[in-house]
Amino acid sequence: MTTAREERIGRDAPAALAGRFPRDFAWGAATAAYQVEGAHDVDGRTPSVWDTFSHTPGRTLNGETGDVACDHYHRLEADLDLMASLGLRAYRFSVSWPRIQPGGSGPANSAGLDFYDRLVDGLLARGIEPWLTLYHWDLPQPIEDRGGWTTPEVVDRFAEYATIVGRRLGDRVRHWITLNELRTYSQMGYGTGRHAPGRHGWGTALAAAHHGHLAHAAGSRALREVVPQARVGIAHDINYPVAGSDLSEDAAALVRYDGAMNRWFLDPSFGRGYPADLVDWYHGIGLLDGVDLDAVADMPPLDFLALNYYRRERVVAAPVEDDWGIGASVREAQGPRTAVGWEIDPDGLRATLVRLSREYAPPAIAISENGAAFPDVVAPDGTVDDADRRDYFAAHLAAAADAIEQGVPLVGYFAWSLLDNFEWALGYGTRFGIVHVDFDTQRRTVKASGAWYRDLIGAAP
Ligand code: IFM
Repeated sequence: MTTAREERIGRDAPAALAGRFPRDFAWGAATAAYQVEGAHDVDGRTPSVWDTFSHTPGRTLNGETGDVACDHYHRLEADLDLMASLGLRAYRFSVSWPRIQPGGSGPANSAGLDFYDRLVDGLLARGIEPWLTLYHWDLPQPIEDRGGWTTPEVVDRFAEYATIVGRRLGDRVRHWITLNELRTYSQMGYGTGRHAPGRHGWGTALAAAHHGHLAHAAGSRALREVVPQARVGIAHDINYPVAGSDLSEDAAALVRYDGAMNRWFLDPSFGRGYPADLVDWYHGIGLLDGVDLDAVADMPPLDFLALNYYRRERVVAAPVEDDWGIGASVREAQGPRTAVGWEIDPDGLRATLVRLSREYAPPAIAISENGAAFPDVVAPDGTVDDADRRDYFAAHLAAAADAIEQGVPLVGYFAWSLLDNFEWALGYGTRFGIVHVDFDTQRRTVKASGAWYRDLIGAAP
C-alpha cells in the first residue's frame, strides 16, 4: 500500500510538478561565501568573525573552519560548468565583505571584486541569473572589534559596502538581497553565542537585530542610488511554528515565539515598526532600554521578500530564563525529521507562504533557501542515492505550487544548497548539498536529488 506521501511524490513527478510553476520562474540553488569559497587569506582577504570564531578552540565541531571549504574560489569555472550541467536558471551566492573591504571600511580591494566579476560574467555566459546576497554572516573582524552589529557604526559601514558592490556589479545583477537571516545571526551570534562572534545576552541580540534592520534600510537606499534598476529584498528565515499542545500556556507561548522569531523581523521590514506585544514583553523583562525603537519605522519598500524555510516548530511554554527570554521553547520533533532534528513539514511551507502573502502583501516572494541535511551514503561506485532529500524537495515544491495556486506571487526557488559545505558550528559532517563534495579530494558528484532537480528544471516551461 502506498502512503499519502508516496502518492503525493508520485503525482508530482518532474514534468507534472514543473508544469505547475510559471514560465519565468527562477529555478536556482544557493550557497554562501564563507561556506563554500575557502581561499581565506588569498588576494587581500582578511578574517571575518567566522574565521576568528572557527579558529577558537571548542566553537565548531572538531574545530573545523572555512579555510578551504569547497575551494570554490579556485574552482570557479568548474563549479559554473556544474551549475550549467544541472540546468540552473538562477544562482544565489553571497559576497564576502572581507574580500571587498579587508579593513571593514574604506576603499575597495579590487582583487576581491574581480572574483565576483568573474562569477557574475560566468553565470550570465551560461544563461544563469545571478541573485546576490550582500551579507551572509561574514562580518569583517575590524568592525566586530569596534562592537560589530551591536553598534550604530555598522549601519554606515554596510551602506558603504553596498555602494561599492553595487557600483561594480549593478550593471549585470538585478536581484539583490541585503541580509541573510537577521534573526539567526543576531540571536545565535549575539544572544546564545553558538555562532560567530559568540557573544551572549538577549539585550545584545536585540541590539544586533536593531542595527541589522537599520543597515538593511541604509543598504537598500545606497544600492538603489547606484543601481536604480535593482530589485532589492531581504532574506528572513521563517519556519512554521505551531502550539506543542492544547494547553493555553502553550498557545500563549506560541504567540510570543512567533513574535520574537518572525514578527520582530517581518514587521519592521514591511514598515510596521516592532510588534507592540513583544515590545511590552521585552520592556517587562528589562530589555530595550535606550533603543530608539521608532528608528525602524522608516523602511524603504521591498521589491521582494526572500524566504528561507526549513521546518515545523512545536512551541511550548518554558522558563523565561531560557535562551530567548520569551518564555517559550521548541519541543523535539515528533514527525519525520532531518539529520539535524528539524521536523519535516512541506505543508508548513504552503501555510507560511500564504500567511506572508496575506499578512504582509509583498509584491513578490522568492524561496531563497529550502533543503535538508541527511546522512548521505556514498556507494562503492561513487553515487549518492539521497532519496530522502529528493522526496523533501519534491514535497516542498508541490507545497510551493499549491501556494501559487492559492494566489501567492512566488517568483523563484533556491535549493539549499548547491554543494555540501561548511555548516557553521556543525562543520562538514552535516550535508545539505544536491552535489556531494569529497572534502579530501574536492571531487563533486551530483546526488540523486541533484539529478532529479535537473530533470525537473529541464521539464519546466
Ligand atoms: O547553512 C545554513 C545557511 O547558511 C543559512 N540558512 C540555513 C542553512 C542550513 O542550516
